[in-house]
Amino acid sequence: MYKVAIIMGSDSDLPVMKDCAKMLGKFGIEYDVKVISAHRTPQAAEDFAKNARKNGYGVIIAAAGKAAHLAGVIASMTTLPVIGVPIKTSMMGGLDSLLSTVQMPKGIPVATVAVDGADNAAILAAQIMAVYDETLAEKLASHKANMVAEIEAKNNTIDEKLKEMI
Ligand code: RP5
Repeated sequence: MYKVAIIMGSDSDLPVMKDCAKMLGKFGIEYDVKVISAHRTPQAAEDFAKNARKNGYGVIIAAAGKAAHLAGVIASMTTLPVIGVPIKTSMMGGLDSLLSTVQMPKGIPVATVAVDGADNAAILAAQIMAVYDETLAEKLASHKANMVAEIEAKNNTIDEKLKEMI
């Protein structure tokens, strides 16, 4: 199976991105984690992107905050799918990161998840890799089934909870 690369602009993104690693682990997907910055280490970004396919990655997850160009810059130098995770910021709440990740010009797509959407980035990566992997597809189906059960349980207790609140 291909590996997933989780890259982030700074180690300050790790408290959010640890959830991505955790979710990939649940699906049994191998991953590497790296700090690579489009602005602070542009050469490392280029080297990583240009060698990512050769290095056994199937999907790249790129998280960054503020002027968050990491996912787009990486996507410009690889044909692998790139998932962008905009990181919440103190000044603009992540709107800065969201727009600079999602608003890619025609020709260089970045599949952008929600601000701090680390879990969804992992699930989307798993779904991409499950196209040709039946075992992984079954794990994803079971994850969805668990969510159904959780929501049904919440639905069954919602009247009771409301009564306690009013
Ligand atoms: C971005 O700038 C990083 O992805 C991080 O979200 C943000 C702040 O980085 P630090 O100043 O905390 O290293 O490049």
